[in-house]
Amino acid sequence: MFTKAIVRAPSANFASGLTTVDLGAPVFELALEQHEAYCRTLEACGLSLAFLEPDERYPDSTFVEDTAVLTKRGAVIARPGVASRLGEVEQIKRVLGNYFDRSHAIREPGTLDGGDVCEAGDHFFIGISQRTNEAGANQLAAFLEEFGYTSTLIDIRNLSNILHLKSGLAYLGGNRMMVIDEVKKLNPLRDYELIDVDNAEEYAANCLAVNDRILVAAGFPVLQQRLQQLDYETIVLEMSEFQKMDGGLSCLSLRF
Ligand code: CIR
Repeated sequence: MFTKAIVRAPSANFASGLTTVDLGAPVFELALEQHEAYCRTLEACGLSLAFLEPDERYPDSTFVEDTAVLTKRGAVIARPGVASRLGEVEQIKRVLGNYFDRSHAIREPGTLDGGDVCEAGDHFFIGISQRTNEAGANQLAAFLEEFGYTSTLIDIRNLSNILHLKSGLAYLGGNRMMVIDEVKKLNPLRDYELIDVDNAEEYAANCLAVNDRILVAAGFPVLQQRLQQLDYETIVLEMSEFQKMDGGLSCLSLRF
């Protein structure tokens, strides 16, 4: 069970962050509203929230998930794989000190974005991506091992569609993973029950299991129905403005 989450509202220059999609510029006020609804939803799921101040030096900093990997047994400060986001970790470091006795940090030459790390109980999948390099992934694997967890590295560099591992994969609990087609073929996932995401709905693969609910992005009816058929209680959230900046539901918080 999660009891807490760290969030950070988008800064006024959110639209000048990084993006690879061609969906137009996000509308700041709408992004704020969607972020607010996201926060209220996490609270409704039983989490108490810690809010970091928006920071215009880092227009991508609302995607707070990329700055750390949080586990029950300790925290690891990430080292984002693009220069424009490196400084985001300073603020997170200070806050994590209030909650975690044990913490490590990814060091140069390692890079690691939290969006590449998928927790599945006591096992973690770590994506090697355009953002997370092998050194960063190996450092994280060693820290996780010290905490008593196992991990598997998954190279996603030649997958065409996803920025981070969790752009195409979500752990639903138990033995279940939600996956896009390209990720489905990856060998390390062979022991899981894989729930398909249709090609037209790939963005929604980044859904978020929070305690006994699953948060899903609005506008993806096939996936939503599939989850309901599996008896999950879903909460649908508007994410249009974050989608424009390559961000999904998991990116907007660090749960622990
Ligand atoms: C970036 O390119 O870094 C941001 N615009 C989006 C980050 C999304 N984060 C995530 O998937 N964990």
